[in-house]
Amino acid sequence: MSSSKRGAFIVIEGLDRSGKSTQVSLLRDRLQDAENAGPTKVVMLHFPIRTTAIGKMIDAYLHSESELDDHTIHLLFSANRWELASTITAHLAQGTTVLADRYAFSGIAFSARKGLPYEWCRAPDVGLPAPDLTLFLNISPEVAATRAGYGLERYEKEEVQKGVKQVFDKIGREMQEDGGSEGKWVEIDAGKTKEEVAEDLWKAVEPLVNGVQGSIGRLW
Ligand code: T5A
Ligand code: NA
Repeated sequence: MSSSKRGAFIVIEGLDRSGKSTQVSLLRDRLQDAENAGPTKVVMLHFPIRTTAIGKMIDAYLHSESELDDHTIHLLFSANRWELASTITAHLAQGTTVLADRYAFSGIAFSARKGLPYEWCRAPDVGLPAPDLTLFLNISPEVAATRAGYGLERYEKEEVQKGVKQVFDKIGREMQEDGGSEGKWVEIDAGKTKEEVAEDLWKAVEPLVNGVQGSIGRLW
């Protein structure tokens, strides 16, 4: 990697059970093996990061072991990203590719679905490192519901996922229209086989394998 380049920040978003974690792992392996470029340094982050003090509160909430006001849990999810913001920036500056499983877009989608104002939902994430590329795994809530493990957590209900998808679609439209500081938004059909989805993701990611030019953007 030439010294003028930094690592790429790539986010995978999607509904619950759309295959995000599966694909982030496959992508990590493929980036590490990328033949022409030589091995790429990669770190994976799965938001929410459940091991921090804030992450433990989020985990209890998601398992319905605690109740929190909608505003409070929204701010905790955002704070959980801020806990990692300087780590993300440092990795990128060192030329490491950062792969995140969910990010601020999930934060907005799940909270706006509950009726919190869209602009209010965006506000606490203003200033976070912006991804260079967000890959949205698009799947119908009906198909997602047939996948293993569905229904174990708070939001894994079909009517919730439908509302969440509507907000994701709005975010995607806005990002495709403005193409600004928050990077590119690319939709991937996640209803295909794991191998097919991995292939489609790779096509979008490959141009970023050797790093990207320019400074790290900020949301929004
Ligand atoms: N949340 C999160 C907020 O409300 N605000 C926020 O700010 C953030 C960051 C937990 C919850 O938190 C909410 C959103 C969530 O409700 P999470 O830890 O990411 O977020 O949990 P989930 O989204 O529920 O993650 P899952 O692990 O359930 O789903 P994934 O990662 O999308 O799916 P994955 O890869 O684990 O696959 C699920 C199953 O499907 C199979 C897999 O083998 C697995 O069994 N599978 C496929 N089957 C058929 N075809 C394919 N192409 C498949 N790909 C995977
Ligand atoms: Na996951």
